[in-house]
Amino acid sequence: MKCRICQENITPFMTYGRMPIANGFLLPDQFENEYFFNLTPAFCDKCLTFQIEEQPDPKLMFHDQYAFFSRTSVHMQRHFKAYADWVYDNHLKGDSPFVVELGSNDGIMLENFAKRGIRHLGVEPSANVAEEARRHGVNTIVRFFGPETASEIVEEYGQADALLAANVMCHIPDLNGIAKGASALLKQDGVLIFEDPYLGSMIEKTSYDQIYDEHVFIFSALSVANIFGPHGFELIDLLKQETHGGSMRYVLARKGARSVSAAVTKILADEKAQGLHLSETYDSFRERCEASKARLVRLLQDEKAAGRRVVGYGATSKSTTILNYCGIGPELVEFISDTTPIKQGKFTPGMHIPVKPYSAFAENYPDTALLFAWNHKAEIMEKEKAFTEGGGKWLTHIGED
Ligand code: DWN
Repeated sequence: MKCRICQENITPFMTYGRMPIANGFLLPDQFENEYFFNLTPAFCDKCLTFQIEEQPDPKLMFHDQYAFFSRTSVHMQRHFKAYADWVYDNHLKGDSPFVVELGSNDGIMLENFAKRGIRHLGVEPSANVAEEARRHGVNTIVRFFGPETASEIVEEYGQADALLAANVMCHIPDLNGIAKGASALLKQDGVLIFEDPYLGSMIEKTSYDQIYDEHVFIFSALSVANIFGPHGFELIDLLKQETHGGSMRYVLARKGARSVSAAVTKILADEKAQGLHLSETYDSFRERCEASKARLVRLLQDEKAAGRRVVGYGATSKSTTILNYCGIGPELVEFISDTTPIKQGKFTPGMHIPVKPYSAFAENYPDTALLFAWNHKAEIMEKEKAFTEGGGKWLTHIGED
């Protein structure tokens, strides 16, 4: 395959096998026609970008039945308020600033600008979540972002002071198009700020479930510098985040337009010390994924042999990779509890485990909960004290139990 960024020939370093659409929760009459593709990650040793080889058509993933609503987590609501406040305090200057967010989902971040009366626009391809954003007073258009959308926005609203994204950039295969769009949209001293799950954390924790159809890239600062550099941008700041099991906030500006923080030099050096620029790092990651799979299957089989009930907690997109890679179905995990109404009553992609409302967990505790929403662990542990104190056991695939 060719690297999506620099066109170098690259080869996947492993396969997770046949995968369905990660958020494609479905009903039994849809099982027969379920879509599958091969999930194979690759590392480009020229531009240092971690990516998946094949990505399904975006229309199969982002549509008017998109199953993920950012608002389901109280901690994430707090996080996005803090993110918006930080942008406001550090990067919005002058009169009547204008902020654009790409992949604005249900408006969880932009509503914080809306409440301050700041000019803003969300660009969101999934109509159902965009509708929810409008209900929260967030000005939103249903569109994929790119150079064309950027020109339309400039024509209607003028250039922007900040282009923001959260857990979106890593979903977009044509980042060169995004960079061109950002260049057209932003004022001369405008900033491009985004956060995504961080490659350094994924490698450190062997949290391979970050890899699924929607996440076409898992970024490092090294790769972000190489992706946006050729379009005239440079990294001016980097901030590590706790969210989604370890994320990074990348701040970019046109070269020379803003001063560069010391964090940039420090984190780039840390990434080299971790070996994120070396293909051997991904070979040992593959070995750890295989060990993680063997461990999880063995633990679940032991639970079953001991006659203990295991229920999944949080039907995350990430769980689709774990379940399908490890071959875990309803014979090992009775059901998965999830608070998102659109997922409830459906079955998980590929392995077809029933998804039930939270009450199914709370009203009949299992012996063991397999925590698929491990990135929300702090929030969930607080909420589930009764289960834990009553002897309930927690498991995760990343060996944090
Ligand atoms: O990048 C992406 C991230 C930000 O969000 C997307 N591609 C899709 C999505 O990924 P995910 O589905 O892995 O995200 P979460 O936030 O780990 O999903 C949590 C799931 O768990 C939701 O379906 C809601 C559910 N949940 C629950 O049932 N009880 C969550 C919490 C906090 C709870 O207490």
